[in-house]
Amino acid sequence: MVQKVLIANRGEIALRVHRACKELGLSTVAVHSTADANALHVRLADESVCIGPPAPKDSYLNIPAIISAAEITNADAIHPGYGFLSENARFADIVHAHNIVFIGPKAEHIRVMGDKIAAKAAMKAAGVPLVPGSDGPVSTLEEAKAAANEIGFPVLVKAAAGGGGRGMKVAPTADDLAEAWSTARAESLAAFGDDSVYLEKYLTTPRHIEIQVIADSFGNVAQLGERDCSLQRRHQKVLEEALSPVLDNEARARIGEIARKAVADIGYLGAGTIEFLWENGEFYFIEMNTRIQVEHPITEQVTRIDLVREQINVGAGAELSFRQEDVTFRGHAIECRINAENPLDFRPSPGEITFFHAPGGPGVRFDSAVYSGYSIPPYYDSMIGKLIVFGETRDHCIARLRRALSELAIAGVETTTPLFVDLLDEPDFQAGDYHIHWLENWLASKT
Ligand code: MV4
Repeated sequence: MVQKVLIANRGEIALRVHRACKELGLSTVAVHSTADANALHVRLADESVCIGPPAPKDSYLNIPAIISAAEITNADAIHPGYGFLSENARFADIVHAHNIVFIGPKAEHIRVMGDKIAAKAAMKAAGVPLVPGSDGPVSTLEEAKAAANEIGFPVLVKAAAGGGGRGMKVAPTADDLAEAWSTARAESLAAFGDDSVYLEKYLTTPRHIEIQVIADSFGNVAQLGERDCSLQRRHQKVLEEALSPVLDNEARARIGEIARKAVADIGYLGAGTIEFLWENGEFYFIEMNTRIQVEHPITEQVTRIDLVREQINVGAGAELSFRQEDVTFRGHAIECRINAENPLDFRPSPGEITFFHAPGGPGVRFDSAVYSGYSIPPYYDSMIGKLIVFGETRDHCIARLRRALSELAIAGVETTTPLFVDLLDEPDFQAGDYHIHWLENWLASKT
């Protein structure tokens, strides 16, 4: 029985997990760096432990310090949030070895999905459509040439240990392959200590569409529809929508069932996301994320299911509280990531928030851990909060979002709010007509 949950994270997700725990009658332990002593999750948690200095490697990534904090507070579960240790299979193993519940997938699934080649093999075996590619590592330039000629140019060289766009190189033609192959390998070795790479057909203007899944330990698996996360800048998501404006119910049901069956096939546990590229009406698996994601609230808004509550329950050994046939979609939800950054050049703008007012009213949710007088530390990501808006239709949602953005007041630091005000007026955005490169093209055209 889980009674006390240690939250191994910071910021809005630490608060989000704390809230779900309290609603489940669980007590909470916050761990924090010296830079986060005044954080909201620390003040609200039942107990707190300082685990080290500001640098993440010394605190939020410091496994011995976090395990010690769990031991001295008698926490019987650890929720890793997103980022930090959330997709670290060794951490999940160590947590288990201390007889503490890891609120997340089994270590074996974190490990498999962390290796993008192994992930593709597992998904292929489970009947998921893949981007055409080498279906394994290419260890020599000769192998790369043979695979590329089979696939057809343009091809993309990707790091097996990658994700987030690092160690990824496009070869538009055969003449570009040798250089793309060697730079991808070198980058991958430098970034991940692993030079395994594989090849894929390069899709030029796809959308990024991801399916939310959740599974319990009794064989119940549900898919909660998709999120369209195509609006990104430098591999950072900027605005996400649920459901996608481009899928019809037939395509939605088809890819949802493929995702659900795959998750059931591999015996997955907990919350996860299966990422696809979508082009010309076809889905191509690229990666699976084995964590709760930043953008999970838009799925919560359209399904009315509390994903973090379910995630904690299934992690603690309980059954999902609902079945696939109970899942229905209502309306439309959009999330805007409000960052402490200059809205033109995206330079971080840490410092004191001298005044803060969150928008409210019907259909508006602001997931954040800031308050008036809070200082955003310079050591972590620059997200201030997530504005999540629900509407009965996409147009209604956009109108509400415009209204909510006008209510949001943050003084003392620069924020990305003005960017969203402009974006909502773009005809392509209003039409839902965009792909993974649209936002960067639009930003470049504005300056
Ligand atoms: C691709 C692709 C085009 N073709 N794979 C970028 C990060 C990693 N998660 C996968 N990524 C991509 N993989 C093939 N075969 C284009 C990208 C990509 C991208 C994907 C999703 C959202 C934004 C993106 C921005 C640039 C490139």
